[in-house]
Amino acid sequence: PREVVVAAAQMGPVARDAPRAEVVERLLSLLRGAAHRGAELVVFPELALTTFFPRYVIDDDAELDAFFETEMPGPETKVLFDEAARLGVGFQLGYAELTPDGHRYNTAILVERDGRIVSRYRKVHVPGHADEEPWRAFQHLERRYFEPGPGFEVHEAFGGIVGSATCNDRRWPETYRVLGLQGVELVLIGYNTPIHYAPDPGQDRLAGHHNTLVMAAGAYQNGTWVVGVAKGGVEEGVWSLAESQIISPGGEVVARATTEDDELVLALVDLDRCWDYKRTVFNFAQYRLPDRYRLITDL
Ligand code: ING
Repeated sequence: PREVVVAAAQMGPVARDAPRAEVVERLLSLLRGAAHRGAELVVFPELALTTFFPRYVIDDDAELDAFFETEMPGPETKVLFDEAARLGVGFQLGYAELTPDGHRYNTAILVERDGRIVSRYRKVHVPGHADEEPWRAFQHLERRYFEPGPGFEVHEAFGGIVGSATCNDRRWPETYRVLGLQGVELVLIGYNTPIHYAPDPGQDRLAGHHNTLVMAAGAYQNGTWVVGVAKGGVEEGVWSLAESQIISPGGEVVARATTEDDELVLALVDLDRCWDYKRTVFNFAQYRLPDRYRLITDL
């Protein structure tokens, strides 16, 4: 069987003024701990290097740029790439990307066990708002700081077909289906999810339910493994969902975090299990009728 040991490397809060070196030290500790336990792939959260800064209105360009990376690996992150290659472990790292031509993305880089950069995914579904909304207890200004990426790709890595998504992407069935139509077997998703959803606080109590619901559905309906990795806990006063988890193609949660801190969640991922579903219930070629679904892409 095509088995790969995967570690969801959940993080607890990152302070607004946390130096990169301090955060990288936490990532190194998680990476080493995962390697020690046999992990071949370590998945870090969305925006893993910094606090979730879209909760703030940042008008000073220099202050904003300080949350972004202009190179990946860069001077402060190269140590992570070097250590992973030394340990023979691959990883996904979420970070804020500022491109040389001035574009800003909420990005996740995927690196293979030999250090090869497999892909650079840019978050498609950018939630929240672009202008300050003073009525909110805290802001969610991702639409102020990030542009949407071009789409969802799969890549051969870790013995299978791997795809990435980020946070809000996991709530949209299109994310999984676009990857599923490309044969994805393992979807890697980092997230920062405030429990309090200001536009409709009635949803707060369902934060954990919705988290598992959407990833389990996406996994089952596309015959793929899904790894969801949180930066959670109370970060600068905002309580964010932890509950990192690894979900099978059958939609079962096979492993999950039980703290809101830095925590490794490991599972033995058998990629062949995907085909139990891709060849049967969700045999797209046999059963799917795209000409009946035109509304999905036309509207
Ligand atoms: N965070 C949240 C997420 O989609 C959110 C935003 C929370 C949207 C709850 C809707 C409901 O998990 C990010 N970073 O997308």
